Amino acid sequence: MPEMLVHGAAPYNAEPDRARLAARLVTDNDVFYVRCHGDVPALDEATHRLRVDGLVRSKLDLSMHELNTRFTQVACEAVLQCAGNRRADMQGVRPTSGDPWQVGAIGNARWQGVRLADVLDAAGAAGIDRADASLHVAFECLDHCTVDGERFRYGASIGLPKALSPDVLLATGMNGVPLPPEHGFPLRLVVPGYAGVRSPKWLSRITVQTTPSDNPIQARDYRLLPPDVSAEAIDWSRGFAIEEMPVNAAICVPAPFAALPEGPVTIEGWAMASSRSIVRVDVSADGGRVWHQAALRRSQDGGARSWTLWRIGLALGRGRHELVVRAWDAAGQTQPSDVAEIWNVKGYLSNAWHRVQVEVG
Ligand SMILES: Nc1nc2c(c(=O)[nH]1)N[C@H]1C(S)=C(S)[C@@H](COP(=O)(O)O)O[C@H]1N2
Ligand SMILES: [Mo]
Repeated sequence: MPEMLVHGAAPYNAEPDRARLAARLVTDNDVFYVRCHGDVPALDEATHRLRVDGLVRSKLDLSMHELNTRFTQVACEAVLQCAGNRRADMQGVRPTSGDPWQVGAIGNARWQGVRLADVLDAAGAAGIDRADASLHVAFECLDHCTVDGERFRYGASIGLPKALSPDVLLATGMNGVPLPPEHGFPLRLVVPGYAGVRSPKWLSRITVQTTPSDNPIQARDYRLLPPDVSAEAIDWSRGFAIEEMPVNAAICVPAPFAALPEGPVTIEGWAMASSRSIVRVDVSADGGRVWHQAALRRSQDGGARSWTLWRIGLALGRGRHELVVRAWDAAGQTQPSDVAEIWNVKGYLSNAWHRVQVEVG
């Protein structure tokens, strides 16, 4: 795989070179970050089945062919981002658990598949008419993970109202080709706006139930803990399950500590907000004293589900500069200035102003 920064070979975890990431509105499959908790199972599309059970009127047991022919094929462009994206910045404050993701545990793809809502509808999920907010839709997968010495198959859940959103896809395709093995072939969920952890890959079972999934991924991991919780004694009940992601932005070009010639410099990167549009991106070349507004670029059919790429040219004099970016969403929300304010022991939701030091001349 070209141009990837590999955090681990088994399980495979890798993010693209940041310049490649900012270059295209739709991220190519070969540079789309991969986050795996276990193996990449080798699955056969011809024999793979999706079961739907729990609080439904009629259980389903579907082949991939049945899934693809019984339900309307749809496509949707959406960003997928790991809750641990930009964790490396947070580890600069104090150590956290987890891989030191830089700015690349994010990508924007065009997903193809069928709506989860249509499949739940066909099963006659309980409470489906009133989108019963007390019900959960749990997912089971075919990869084996090991977390804190415990071995289990990956699983997670989302609330029924979110599951019924027309954006939520049972995806079989990614950017016009079948899902690559490491991205969940032959079937994964894509939940736009939510942290990547809620988009299970290698999906085999969907259960409508009264409680969230009891899988360790849902019950213990991926919770935002208060700053006084330390690695020695994690009380998971003090954290909340991460779903929507906060406003975030990163500089992809130039790279940290780049040596640049004097004159105009192009600065570019990505910005995203979970369910709202990015309306403004501010860039500073002096650590955040003076701000300039970047030009924004977004796919027409992406809406608030996809990211916004931004670019600005600034003339920089000789010497050292601290480049900074911060984005604003349509509700006027922006990012914290200092990553120390949001430190947490798992290193999640690292969305402070992104700072890059460069040397000119
Ligand atoms: N079955 C399964 N699904 C999974 C994971 C996993 O390890 N196993 N990782 C999750 C996490 S934490 C993220 S961020 C996304 C990453 O998706 P990608 O590897 O296609 O980029 O998948 C999610 N779905
Ligand atoms: Mo993730």
